[in-house]
Amino acid sequence: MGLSVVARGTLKERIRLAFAMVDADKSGALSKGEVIKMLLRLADAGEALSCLNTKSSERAEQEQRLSDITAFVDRVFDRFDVNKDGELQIDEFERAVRESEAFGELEKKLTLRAK
Ligand SMILES: [Ca+2]
Ligand SMILES: [Ca+2]
Repeated sequence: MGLSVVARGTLKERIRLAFAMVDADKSGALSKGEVIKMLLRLADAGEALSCLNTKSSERAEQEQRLSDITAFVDRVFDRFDVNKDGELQIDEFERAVRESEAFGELEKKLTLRAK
């Protein structure tokens, strides 16, 4: 019992931390734009390490990535924006992190970077 409470508390803390980092305007909810911007920033950081020799197709790749990310965010909001106000509140975000693998990855990356 004690251990599981600690583990749950830790995940909740990490989710809150990730939420606060994505919520750039501190409105207490995540807009699609905020989520897309954060995913793009993470994708850029990954790119800098892994693909140093992709100059010619860079532009096409960036556009492809933006449309991939936008489609992903649309799907996430369709599924997890329960009250349909167009933004993710903390409880909706928490569910998204727990139930969506890709969002779990995002939360992991954000909290790793926060250290
Ligand atoms: Ca916001
Ligand atoms: Ca909502």
